[in-house]
Amino acid sequence: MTRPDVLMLAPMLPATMDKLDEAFTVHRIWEASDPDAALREVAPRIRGIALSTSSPRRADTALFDLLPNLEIISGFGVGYDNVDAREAGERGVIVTNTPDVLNDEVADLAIGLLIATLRQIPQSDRYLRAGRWLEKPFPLSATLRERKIGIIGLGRIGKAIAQRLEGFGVHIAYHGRTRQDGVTYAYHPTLIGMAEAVDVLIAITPGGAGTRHLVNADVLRALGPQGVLINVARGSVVDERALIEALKSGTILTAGLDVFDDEPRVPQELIDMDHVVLLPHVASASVHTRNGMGQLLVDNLTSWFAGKGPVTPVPETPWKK
Ligand code: NAP
Ligand code: 8YV
Repeated sequence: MTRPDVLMLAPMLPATMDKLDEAFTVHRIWEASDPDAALREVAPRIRGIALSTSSPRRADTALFDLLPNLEIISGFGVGYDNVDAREAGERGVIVTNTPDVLNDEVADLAIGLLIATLRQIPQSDRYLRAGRWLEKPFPLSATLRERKIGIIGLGRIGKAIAQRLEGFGVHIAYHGRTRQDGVTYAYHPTLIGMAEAVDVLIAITPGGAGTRHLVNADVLRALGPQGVLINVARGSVVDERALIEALKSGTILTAGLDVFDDEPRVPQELIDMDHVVLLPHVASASVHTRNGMGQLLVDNLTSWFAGKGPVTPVPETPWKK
């Protein structure tokens, strides 16, 4: 039996690439001296894409037009804002992502980032290494005690974050487009209303047009001068310019950011601020969890080409037998 041809636009973990090689004819387009020409050459044979979130190109109309026999896009990551899933659905192309296998890892990191930001853990580490403890103790920090936390997006990961926060004895609220059944946290139908009621916002929604600049200047003003923003969602969810202004002017206290508008480029103004904590999009980045995500990406392709349907299709491209 011929092995289905699968396109890769950027590298993935070696273990994931080995598994793809075992089952498919994999075209590593970035390795070609002229990737565009290489893509045009293999395009008619391509039936699947193994899509890395670090892919230099989006899976959208321009790419779909090149691939007349495309059946499935298997994405690495639960977020799929790098795919035009609606357009894929209209063309009968299935899109899959990697939900759930990363909930705990991302939630752990979100809590770590929250505490690191409030208690200035990276700053105190830098202080000790610079020999400054010999001169005087590190200044006292802000606290998580008596904080009210508002989660923007109480989905799979948002719930895992909330569960962990319960152990910290803080007040938990959430905002989303719909009230969730079976949770006792305070629901806020508007984000501005929640920002007024809490003093920490944790963003964990999808990216894309529907959430673009959800956290804007008005929301940051409502959060207030003791306010803390933690963003583990997507850079696009926050108006980065408004955030920089709010941090500079003291409109909010501080921020912990794992994601940025134009990754891996981070505005110098943020880098120059000592009171913020900045991470290079690492929320799911443990060997354990990234391997789990890679396995699910491979499982989606394997199951599809075995005629058993996708394992985790996204809502825009539901599996109908
Ligand atoms: P999920 O289960 O689909 O949850 C998404 C939540 O966002 C839902 O509760 C949804 O509630 C809410 N939401 C969607 N659109 C919204 C809007 N316009 N306004 C307010 N809330 C909205 O997804 P998940 O698995 O938890 O993942 C969430 C996201 O986290 C991913 O899409 C990705 O962007 C991000 N993520 C980041 C990392 C990282 O490395 N930093 C890792 C994993 C995931 P309603 O439908 O009720 O609005
Ligand atoms: C990505 C993420 O997988 O799952 C997501 O949506 O943002 C991460 O877990 C990461 O960007 C991989 O490079």
